[in-house]
Amino acid sequence: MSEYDTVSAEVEHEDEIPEDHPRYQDLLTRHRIEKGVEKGITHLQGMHAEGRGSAFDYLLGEKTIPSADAAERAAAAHLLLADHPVLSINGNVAALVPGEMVDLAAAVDADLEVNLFNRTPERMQAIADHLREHGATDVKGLEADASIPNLDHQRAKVDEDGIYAADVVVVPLEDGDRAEALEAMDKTEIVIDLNPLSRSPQVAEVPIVDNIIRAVPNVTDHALELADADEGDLREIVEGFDRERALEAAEERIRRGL
Ligand code: PTJ
Repeated sequence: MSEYDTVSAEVEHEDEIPEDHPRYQDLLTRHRIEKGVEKGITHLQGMHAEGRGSAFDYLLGEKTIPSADAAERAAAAHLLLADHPVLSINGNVAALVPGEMVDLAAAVDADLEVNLFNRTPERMQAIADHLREHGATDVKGLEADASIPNLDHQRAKVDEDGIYAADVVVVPLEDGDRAEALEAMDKTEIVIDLNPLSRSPQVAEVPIVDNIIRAVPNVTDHALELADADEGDLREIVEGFDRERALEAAEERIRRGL
């Protein structure tokens, strides 16, 4: 029996997961999702979503590949250029990277908006409270006084002065049709999803194929580094990013390990 066999679901706090465990990131991610379900933040379906992501991350080698880093830099440039950027938060995102999303919002002056597929008043409130516990001051999404056209489910409900008015939206961890509907509203979308074939990255201007627990802090680091860059330099980064190549590179890595 190896020492790692003692790492079980009985872990109460994530600090108990040994950082030198060969599957550390996966154990950490699973632990945060379990806690999210216990707290009423994450929907049970979020565990399935996590399982899907985990399989892709395994094949990616559980690290940020160069094309994902380029996407994360392009995302930072888009967010810094935006007039009104919004970061969309669902139950998995809130469980996995609450403080990291708050930090990114602060770095690029973005709004945070809760947007759920399985929307209930209780979950909306629990997620907003959870974000506030992690430092958020203003959390949007609870008003739901506007609607994304041509979207026939709960994710259509948005705030008029939030996602509805945004020019750049970060859409993480949802394989669905909202990304396409937002694109039809002429918004620039940055999607974070470990599956390059998922619907959302397929339509995103910037598809980030990386685990959200690595991606968000890296976008923030790029944004902090680019904070004093002039508009021309930011536009050059945005224009130099090739979304098709990024998707192909991720798929190659997953299918062939290249
Ligand atoms: O919180 P709600 O009510 O809005 O519900 C959210 C669900 C679970 C319904 C939503 O996330 C969902 O639609 O899940 P899907 O369809 O399984 O899509 C999730 C996508 O995120 C999949 O393509 C996964 O590969 C990907 N994914 C899962 N975990 C991660 C991830 N991508 C990046 N980092 C992860 N940790």
